[in-house]
Amino acid sequence: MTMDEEVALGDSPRQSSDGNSQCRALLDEEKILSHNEAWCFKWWQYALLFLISVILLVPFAINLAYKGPSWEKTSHIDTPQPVTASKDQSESPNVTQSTKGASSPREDEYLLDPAWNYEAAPTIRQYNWTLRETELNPDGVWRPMLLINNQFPGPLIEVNEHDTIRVTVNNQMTNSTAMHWHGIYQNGTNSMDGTVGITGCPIAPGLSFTYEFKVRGQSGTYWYHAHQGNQASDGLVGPLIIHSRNEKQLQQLQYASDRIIMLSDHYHDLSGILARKYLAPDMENAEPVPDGALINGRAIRNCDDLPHRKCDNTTSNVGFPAFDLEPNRHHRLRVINVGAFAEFQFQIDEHELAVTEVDGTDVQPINYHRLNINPAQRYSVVVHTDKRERTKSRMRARMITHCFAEPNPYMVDSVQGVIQYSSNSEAKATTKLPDTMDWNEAIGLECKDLNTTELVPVQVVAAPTKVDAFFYLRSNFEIGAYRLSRGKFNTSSWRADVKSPTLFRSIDGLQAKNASFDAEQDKGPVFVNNRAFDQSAQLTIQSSGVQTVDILISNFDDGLVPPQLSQATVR
Ligand SMILES: [Cu+2]
Repeated sequence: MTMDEEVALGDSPRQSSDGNSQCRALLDEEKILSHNEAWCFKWWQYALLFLISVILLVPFAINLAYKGPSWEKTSHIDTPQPVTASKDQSESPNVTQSTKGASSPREDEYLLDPAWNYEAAPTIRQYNWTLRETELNPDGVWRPMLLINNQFPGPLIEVNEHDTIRVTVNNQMTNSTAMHWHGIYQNGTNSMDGTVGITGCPIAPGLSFTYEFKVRGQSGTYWYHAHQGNQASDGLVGPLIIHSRNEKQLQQLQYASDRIIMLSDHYHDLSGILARKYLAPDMENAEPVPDGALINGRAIRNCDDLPHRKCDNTTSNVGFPAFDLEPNRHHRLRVINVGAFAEFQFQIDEHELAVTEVDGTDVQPINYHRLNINPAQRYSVVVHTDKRERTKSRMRARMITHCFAEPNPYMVDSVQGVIQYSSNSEAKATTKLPDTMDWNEAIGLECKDLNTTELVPVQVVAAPTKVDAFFYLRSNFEIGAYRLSRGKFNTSSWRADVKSPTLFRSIDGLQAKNASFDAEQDKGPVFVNNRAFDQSAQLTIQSSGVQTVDILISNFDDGLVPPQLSQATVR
């Protein structure tokens, strides 16, 4: 079972005197609040607010106020809308406008620019996104999807460490939304984290919101995804790459090309429909089983196998994704699992994968034949195109189906692609697979994470030796009233309050000197705040100032629990 645990850390430089009313304003659609109006917080002068909200999000929670959208059919996905200059941009002289996605075909966009300037002075990287509902056939089967600038997966965000990322999100969808920047520390910009009900409000339909944050103290491979309901599984995902000035030194193997490979499980139905079934009575934690899988938003299905679906596998976006790699060189592939549920085993036939980065930490290279990757994880691997007897090899991404609760007769459990030795830099879809050798080892059947204990960071950063607080969390699923199965941490099952996010409520309470938010000295510097928050729905750990916290999670579920510590590094 996938659980999503968010921990919001840090202080906010601009804190609201009335965060709750800000939320209501956004939700009531009274007016389009500018970025500054919506988030103009007063400086909290007493102490750094250090707030930890430990959350349990049921992975297929019902979309907020889900309404049936009216879908607009499109037959193409490769034409992102032109990026328009924003007011913010015209006022700021050192803004770098991203036009790459607008001017390049989609296939090129996930190939990183070899002429990238790692030494560039810190700048603002501006992106303008319009979110729309569209019908699309990533593997041939038409389904309603949510797209950013008419593109799936979403546009690449590529920046240097110390740059400022500024993304204006215009929500032209039926439902509210929010965008979360997975793994970004947000130190000092907590309210830009995009976690609905925790650090902010959703963006109501028809409104825009500008996320702006500086990237400090981290580099490597990250991604973004919608953080409202399960909209990420409907298409709102994309890569976020941060270059360190020392990238060439941190990466121990030098490479000729650098590209992104996004793996995702794929459902032929909207997440809102699946969530309703999943959360119904008597569904004992039987997660929706994917219908297939995609690499960079592509796959190809035999339409004859799916007579009950509207299917066309002849459009240009459908096919086995193919990647051109120059022969006799090393190539970096940044593999990201942007899916909702399935763990993948990833491989390239006859080519070893040297892992050189794990979730933003550069590591000493270790070779693997197959790479296990769970949702939200990122691994960089370097492959050597040194085979003399052939010029094409199969890429395989297999979902580990033993983790699935029930059979799905329409499921194809893997997606395949092609690595072709060629000096072109283009990638395209193909309908033919080369006949190359699979590895001899048995396919992994257990839902087990890659054993990362043998991976050694290039820059070793020791964990803090002194711990300020310790919390034990027991995670499992319990069947309660009305035979509803719900995920829990201890006795708590998270219910996001979209009109009163945890962060806003805490800031308001602290500013008003509300006794419910006072640090309780007898409980130590970090404590469960059970006075201001209802523990059955919002298990919230509060702290004054920056603290080191140990969290021990015992998983009593039969599936994996990849906890997500948002805005924090786990050591
Ligand atoms: Cu995330």
